[in-house]
Amino acid sequence: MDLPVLNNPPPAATKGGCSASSCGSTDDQVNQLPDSIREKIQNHPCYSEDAHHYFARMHVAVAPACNIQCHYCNRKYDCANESRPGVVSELLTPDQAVKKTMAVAAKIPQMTVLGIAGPGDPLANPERTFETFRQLSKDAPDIKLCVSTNGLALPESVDELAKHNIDHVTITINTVDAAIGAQIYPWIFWKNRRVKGRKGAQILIDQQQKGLEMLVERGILVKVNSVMIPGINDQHLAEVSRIVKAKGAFLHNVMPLIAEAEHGTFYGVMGQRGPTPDELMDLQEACSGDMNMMRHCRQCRADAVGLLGEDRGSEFTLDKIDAMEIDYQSAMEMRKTVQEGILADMNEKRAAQAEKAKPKIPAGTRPVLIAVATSGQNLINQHFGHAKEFQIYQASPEGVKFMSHRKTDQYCSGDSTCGEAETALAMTIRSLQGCEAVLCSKIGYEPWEMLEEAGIVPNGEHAMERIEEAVMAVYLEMHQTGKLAERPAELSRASA
Ligand code: CLF
Ligand code: SF4
Repeated sequence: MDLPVLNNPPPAATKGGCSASSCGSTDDQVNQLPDSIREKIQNHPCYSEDAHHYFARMHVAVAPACNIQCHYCNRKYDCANESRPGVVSELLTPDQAVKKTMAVAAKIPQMTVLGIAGPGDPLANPERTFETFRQLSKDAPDIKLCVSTNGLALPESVDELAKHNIDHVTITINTVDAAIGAQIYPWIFWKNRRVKGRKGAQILIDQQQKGLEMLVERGILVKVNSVMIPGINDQHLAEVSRIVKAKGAFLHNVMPLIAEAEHGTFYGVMGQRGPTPDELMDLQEACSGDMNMMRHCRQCRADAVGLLGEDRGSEFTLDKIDAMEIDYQSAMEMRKTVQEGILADMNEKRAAQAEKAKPKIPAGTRPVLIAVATSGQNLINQHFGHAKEFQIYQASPEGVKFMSHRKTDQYCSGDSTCGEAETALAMTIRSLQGCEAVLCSKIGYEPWEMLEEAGIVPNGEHAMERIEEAVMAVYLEMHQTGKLAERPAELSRASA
């Protein structure tokens, strides 16, 4: 089955109504999308860029062992295939994981997805992983179950995954070439022995491709994660993207390698660098010709809880859960009401936006990158100084497209010394390089001046407006005031 792909799938009620400003697919593709697929992704924050503004996910760290070695991984930490390196999660038993999931489901009604993504490989720990899924599919059938794997044990696990109604599987595929694979994976553990070099890499690649085909055959949605490693697989990932798309993968998520010496990984110690934001964006663009791309991944922890980019895990430690008094029956009813309300709201906003955000700018006008400070709900609702990250959108005559997010240090802590604050503010502004405007709910005088000096227009006039509409309004204003006639030399990246 070769599924049509899209960035911002519309909920069922708006079939075909996805606005040009936020949907990466043509109307034809949207119309071709079966209702069953749309239903699977409309409230999954990773599979739908739109949904990630509203719906939350959580991970439970039940899977300690791994069956391969990646050069970007240190086993003291969570699996780096879906997690930031250097992060350690508390290991849970399946019973503890179920208890935690039920508590989070009751307290965060917009939590729709339970994922297992570590701290090792979930399918290298089949008993623990499938026991957790088995209990949850029985106790909380409204929660979507999701798993992320390196793929080595995938073919033998596909039937079991299907049995537990798991609709979403992520496979980390960094290469389809064993020579490149040998530079990423020093060994795999296969049939009770360690297999090194190209031979091991070839087995892993074969298993990943076979697993992908088997999942697609069963109608399970597959997301492919790839870690971009400059000088190793960066020139090769567009080919990977083309191949996995041809086999029916639904989404491709190219993530940056994070390699720091203090993480103790092979790459970190050897000084292997990660990609710059521009390199990552260029590769995502190159891949997007062949395939729909996920650009909003936050490289979550193996015990993450909340909206993507948010971590509420500390509210749900086992001792805190024990102290909670929860009426599960009314909590489950509340979940239904809240989630239906969010979907209805998304539909309404999308329909309104389709009209308002229609580009009125001549074809051929240069595109612009615009940064946005948001704390969720798809609104411009965050103070510039409180933003820990900015979302980067590209505005062009074709519409508004989400491109990436850029993390920054929070400088407005309220008690920082002046010198430290200045340094952090300068870092924040550096993180916005290539952007021509930044939209936020409020901004102080000092950052305002510094942004202007850096050639970035600060804008607090669109507070509480929907992001795509506000970005398009600013772009339109830039067009009307002649600012798009020439591109400042230092902003050549904006046309990427
Ligand atoms: Fe978790 Fe992964 Fe499922 Fe999402 S995360 S198992 S698909 S529910 Fe999402 Fe987090 Fe990126 Fe993963 S933002 S690291 S892609
Ligand atoms: Fe580490 Fe994950 Fe690779 Fe295993 S699959 S070595 S846990 S990054």
